[in-house]
Amino acid sequence: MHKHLKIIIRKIIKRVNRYFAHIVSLPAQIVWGLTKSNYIDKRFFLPRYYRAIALHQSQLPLLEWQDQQIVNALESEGIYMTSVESLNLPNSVEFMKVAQKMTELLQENTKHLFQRFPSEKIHEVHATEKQVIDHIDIIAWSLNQRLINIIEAYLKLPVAYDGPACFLSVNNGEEYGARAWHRDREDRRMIKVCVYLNDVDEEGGPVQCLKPRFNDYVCAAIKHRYRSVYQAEMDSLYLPEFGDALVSCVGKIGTVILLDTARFYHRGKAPMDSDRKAIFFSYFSRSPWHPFFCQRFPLPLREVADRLPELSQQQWESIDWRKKLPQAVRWIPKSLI
Ligand SMILES: O=C(O)CCC(=O)C(=O)O
Ligand SMILES: [Fe+2]
Repeated sequence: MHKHLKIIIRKIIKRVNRYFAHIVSLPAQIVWGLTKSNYIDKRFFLPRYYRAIALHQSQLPLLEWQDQQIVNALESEGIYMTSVESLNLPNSVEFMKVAQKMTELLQENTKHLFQRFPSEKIHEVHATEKQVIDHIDIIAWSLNQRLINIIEAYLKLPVAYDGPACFLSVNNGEEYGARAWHRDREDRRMIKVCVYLNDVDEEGGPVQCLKPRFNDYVCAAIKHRYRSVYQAEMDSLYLPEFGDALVSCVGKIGTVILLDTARFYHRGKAPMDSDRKAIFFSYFSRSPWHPFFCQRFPLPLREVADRLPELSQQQWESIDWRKKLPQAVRWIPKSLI
């Protein structure tokens, strides 16, 4: 009886939370409804976006040859796969050591959650804010100026950094949430840098994205840009003339994937055989298309500042990007749905 009561109470709390999320998200949904209109976008937002790019052009960073290759690949394919080792940013060894500790914590978090809520469907288990801050080297690595420059050259605009999402994807094989094909909503272009924290094979939940030709076709075929597309529907859209449909990022621990998740349909293929542990760092422009969809994992800025006192002004501006948004935009509460 006691157990049943607990389940019922949890269900009620969940439902109340859902209503609350919808109410808080109402202003964002209304503004989004307006910006979604092609008419308004073409006359107002899109010209501003192009103007910002033109204004910033002379200030774009000059890249070394090998970094320019990354930008070229992102431009044409939307994806570039490498590894922490080959990317060779400073402090890569420390980064992987700390990331390894994070992996252990994710496993512990998962164990505790399954013990506490045995009857619940759990798909993803995230690191807590404290765990992320306690492993600040993870953030330090992802703020490296060379990496930011690569992303800036691709976005053609100053970079906003939206923090890491460190999580474990449970191997239940279910096509749920980000395991269905989708495009991210934050901006017109954005980059996610994904680092695998364990070896990932085809059944271990690889990140996947559509190849450009098929992607163009699907973008045109799906009327609502942000509607999720399940595999069965994706299969029905595919024609042999597209050639390879997708890139499946099978790779060892320490694999790094740079991916434009706004332009390209992507997903985390549902893991079947083993849990997948990974970190996803998020980057977009400092005046993103939909600021109210950003900051899904907000950073406690004061603590980041305390723990990373040596950040340059440019790095700090990437973190504290919301400060430069117009006041009216900052008033729109972050969407929770
Ligand atoms: O879990 C995954 O691999 C997908 C994550 C994703 O869609 C995203 O970070 O935008
Ligand atoms: Fe996504």
